[in-house]
Amino acid sequence: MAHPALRGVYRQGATGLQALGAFRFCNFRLNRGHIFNESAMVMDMETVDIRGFRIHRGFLDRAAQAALVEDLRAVAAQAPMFSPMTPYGKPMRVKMTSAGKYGWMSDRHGYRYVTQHPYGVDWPPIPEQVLAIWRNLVSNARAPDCCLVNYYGEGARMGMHQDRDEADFAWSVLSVSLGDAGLFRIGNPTRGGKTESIWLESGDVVVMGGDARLTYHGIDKIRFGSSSLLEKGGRINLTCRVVD
Ligand code: MD3
Ligand code: FE
Repeated sequence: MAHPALRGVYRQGATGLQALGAFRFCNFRLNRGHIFNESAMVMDMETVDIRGFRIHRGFLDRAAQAALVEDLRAVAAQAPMFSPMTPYGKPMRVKMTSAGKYGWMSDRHGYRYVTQHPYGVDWPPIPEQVLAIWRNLVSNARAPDCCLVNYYGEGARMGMHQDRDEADFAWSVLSVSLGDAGLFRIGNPTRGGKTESIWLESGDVVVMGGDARLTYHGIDKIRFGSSSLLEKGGRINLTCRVVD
């Protein structure tokens, strides 16, 4: 039997997408109360490690998720969501805005961090609740410079990529999922190779640090309408980063 925290963890191998819990596929062994897999390790009922990504499932309860959505409405009121252009001239399907000292931008000049929203307004401050999660799971020493807010509507996805626009990769990246479930794919330090996928659900928080900081990752699809958190459906993902 797979550990409960491994529900929805998949690995893409030669035979395609298979649940890690399937007996024919797994070599779980018990070790000091932890369940090990080739690459997925369960820390406790709610925390699972995959390829250096620490996934805290259900870290935020429903009330905390709803309060966070309210904070993000205020962020989007000052700095409206927009569809960035890729440097190749195609609009991204994911809509974005940011909070903090920097916001992440993409246009025909490339990807970069900027101090103002494209409309010429400052990015709003990062909501206190988000900073509290950061202090809890990443660091008390400093706050993140950027909280990127991604919105995935029906059919939106994000291709496999690395996050490497930041100055210091020693700082972890924190991700918070809200709303509809998203299928998160985790690859390797270089493009290609075998990948593993996990459904991220509303309230899940992921910390990407150490060797995982430069791992390729993406969102293959969302399960539109799977959560009742956002009235109109869709998925919000927050990523907090130290930029410089
Ligand atoms: C791994 N966002 O904004 S969050 C992104 O769900 C991004 O919106 C996805 O990838 C989303 O760049 C995935 C998980 C994530 C975020 C940052 C990372 C994984 C990461 C940075 C380094 C390595
Ligand atoms: Fe990313």
